[in-house]
Order: sequence, then C-alpha cells, then structure tokens
Amino acid sequence: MSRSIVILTGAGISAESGIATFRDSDGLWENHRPEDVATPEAFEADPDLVHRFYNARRRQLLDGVVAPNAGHIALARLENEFDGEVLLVTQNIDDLHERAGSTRVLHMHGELLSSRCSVCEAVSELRGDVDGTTRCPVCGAEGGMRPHVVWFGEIPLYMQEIFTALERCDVFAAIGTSGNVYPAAGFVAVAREAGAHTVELNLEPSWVNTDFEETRLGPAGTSVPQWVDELLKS
Ligand code: BJW
Repeated sequence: MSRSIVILTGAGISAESGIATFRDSDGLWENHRPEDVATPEAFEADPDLVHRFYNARRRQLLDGVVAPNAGHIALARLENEFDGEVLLVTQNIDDLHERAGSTRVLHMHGELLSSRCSVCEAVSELRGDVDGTTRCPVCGAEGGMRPHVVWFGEIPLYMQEIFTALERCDVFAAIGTSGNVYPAAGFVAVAREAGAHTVELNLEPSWVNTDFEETRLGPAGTSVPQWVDELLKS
C-alpha cells in the first residue's frame, strides 16, 4: 500500500536562505506590531504602510541573493523519490519550495508574488511594487489591489484539501514553525488522531511540541536532509 506524507512548513525553513522569521528576536515583526501589518483592519487604516512592508519583502525575494537552502531541496527530493504521496503545506508566502523543485505545494497563507483585486477578486501575479495606484490587470480597477496573503481573522486557503490529506496521512511533519498560529498549529492533533506518526523539526520545541511523538532539534538545513535520507531508506 502506498504511503502518504503531509509536511507543514513555516518561516524557519527559509531562515537559512536569509528570509527573517516572524517571532524570533531579529524577526520581521521586531519593528512592526503584527496588528499593524497583518490584519485587514491594519490595511484599511494604513494601506501605504502595509504595501511598503510587503513590497520590501517582495524585493528581497527577487533580489537574486535569496535562494532555496538544503532543507527546501531535500523536500523536493522527497517528493521526487518517495514511493507514495507527498503534500507540502506551507505557511510561507515565499516561492522557495517551488524554486527547489517541489510541485505539490499549498500556500495556505497566500503568496508574496501575487496580489488580489478587492473589486473583481481576481488573483494576479505581480512581481513589482504594488501601491494605491496599481491597476488590476484583469478588470482595470485602480487602487483595489491588496497582497494575496491571509491575515489574522481571515480564512486560510485550501482548508478542505488540507484536512482531507491530514485525515489520511501516515506521517505528518512540521518544520520551522512556532505553533503560535491556528489552524496550522492544530494540524498535528488532527493527523495524530487519524493515526499518523507525527514529527517536529525545529530549532527549539514549538508551542505545540508535546502533541508530537518525535522531535528533531536543529537547523532545518541540516535536520531536514537527514530526516529525508532516513525516510527514503525506510
Ligand atoms: C528554525 C530555524 C531554522 C528559526 N531551522 N527552525 C485564540 C486561540 C486560537 C486561535 C485564535 C485565537 N484568537 C484568534 C485565533 C485565530 C488566529 C490565531 O491563530 N491567532 C493566534 C495569534 C492565537 N488565526 C487566524 O486568524 C487564522 N484564520 C483563522 O483561524 O480563520 C478561521 C478558520 C480557520 C480554518 C477554517 C475555517 C475558519 C489566519 C492566520 C493568518 C496568519 N497570517 C500570517 C501572515 C501571513 C502573511 C505574511 O507572511 O505576512 O502568517 S501571521 C504569520 O504567522 C504568518 C506565518 O505564516 C504564521 C506562522 O509563523 P511561523 O511560520 O510559525 O513563524 P515564527 O516566526 O512564528 O516561527 C519560526 C520558527 O522557526 C520558530 O519556532 C523558530 O525557532 C524556528 N526556526 N530558524 C529550523 N534555521
């Protein structure tokens, strides 16, 4: 019988690629309060501030320096070589999993290289800066573009597909996520309840560490290739 693996990734997997995490001491939110940049209310109150925050992150992603690290590359290898299904659910809005070669990736918190029109709801890939004058490439409306990301209080994307996969997986792994944010922090409980082996790979135990059966502490660039090697040999 073929086996199925669901992997949840968070900001920690991209840390060694030079992308700051959110809640670590040098994290993205060191200079911003989350409620100022990661809620629909914040965007309504000060769209320019929120656009600047995401424009800076988008420029960094495309600056030619940021690249997938050994953790992303090992997960792409797993998808390629594993005799079964591998689904990658990422909370990250960067495209480093895709650049590493993963193809089954669900971005549950959206994507930095896309923007959404508040007028026609179309999602368009926009690689340049976005501001209050940017026109929707689909309907032409001006000033309605917002980052295609999921903020606090909004419903994450692909929920049905993700819960279906969690309920039938044999292995669930969470990599580089602090377990602060739901529903992602609750995925381990769903997978475990469904009978999956659960493993956390992180620098330090996450907020939901006690829900996991196995913990591997260390930088993802080292721990993920090791874990993937073991899985492929098992
Ligand atoms: C390394 C490493 C290395 C470092 N190697 N590791 C009370 C109780 C429960 C829930 C709620 C509540 N009140 C409100 C809620 C709901 C709310 C929530 O969870 N709030 C909490 C603050 C309590 N959630 C929501 O609102 C969500 N929506 C929702 O619940 O809708 C209802 C619904 C759900 C399901 C079905 C139907 C209805 C939406 C949440 C949206 C989160 N959005 C953000 C911003 C996205 C855009 C952007 O990127 O700007 O997503 S917030 C931010 O946090 C971002 C991240 O994806 C997310 C998680 O962060 P992550 O990835 O874990 O990063 P860090 O920095 O926290 O951790 C990094 C980890 O890596 C650390 O542990 C490091 O140690 C480790 N690390 N270097 C390995 N080299």
